[in-house]
Amino acid sequence: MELIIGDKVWSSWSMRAWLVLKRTGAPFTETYVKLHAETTHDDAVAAGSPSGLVPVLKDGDVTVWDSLAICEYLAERFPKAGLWPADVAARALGRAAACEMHSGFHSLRGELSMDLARRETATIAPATAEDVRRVVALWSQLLAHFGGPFLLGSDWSIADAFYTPVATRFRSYGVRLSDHGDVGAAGAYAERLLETPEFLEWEKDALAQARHGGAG
Ligand SMILES: N[C@@H](CCC(=O)N[C@@H](CS)C(=O)NCC(=O)O)C(=O)O
Repeated sequence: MELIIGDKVWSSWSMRAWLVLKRTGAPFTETYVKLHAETTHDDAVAAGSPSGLVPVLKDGDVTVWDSLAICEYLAERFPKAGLWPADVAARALGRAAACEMHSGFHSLRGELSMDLARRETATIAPATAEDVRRVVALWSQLLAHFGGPFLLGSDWSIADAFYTPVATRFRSYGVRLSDHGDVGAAGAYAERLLETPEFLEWEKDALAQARHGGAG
């Protein structure tokens, strides 16, 4: 399999697909498209992206674009990897959480764009603070419902992949979750996401790539 991705330091959608693909244990190659360049769209198309965006997964004759579609494809292709829980209700809640991230939180995504090399204390707009409060509420509710340590219980899932870049944004911009309704569980969960071996591997690659001038 081949995963086409953007600069690891910036590309949050790529990270989600990559974390999930790593969890399958299947071998794959990575193809990089340099983001924030005049040629990004054309480079992505040339690499095989129908939409001109990354990530894209190629698996033989199958090309899947869009992070969520890739994750769902991998969950079906590798059922033993346990990327979604076996329980139908838990799976539905996990999908709702992943979809809310995929289609929402526009202010948070716009104002606090992912940059793994960044550390600052940002003042955030009211709409972004509203998004942060919603993330804290969503995390807290699922952690309490399933008992943690991950959103759907004991096993890491696609829902956790979808929120890992969010945890990096909170760290990069110094967002204190206790200022946004957290009584401890959400902050601890954010730290947990940033301690998984898969995330640490991505982060190491990202910082090395950034030091060498980015992907491409
Ligand atoms: N909905 C898409 C969004 C993909 C997306 O926006 N990817 C960004 C990188 S993180 C991209 O390709 N940007 C290139 C551009 O906008 O030219 C997904 O979930 O995969």
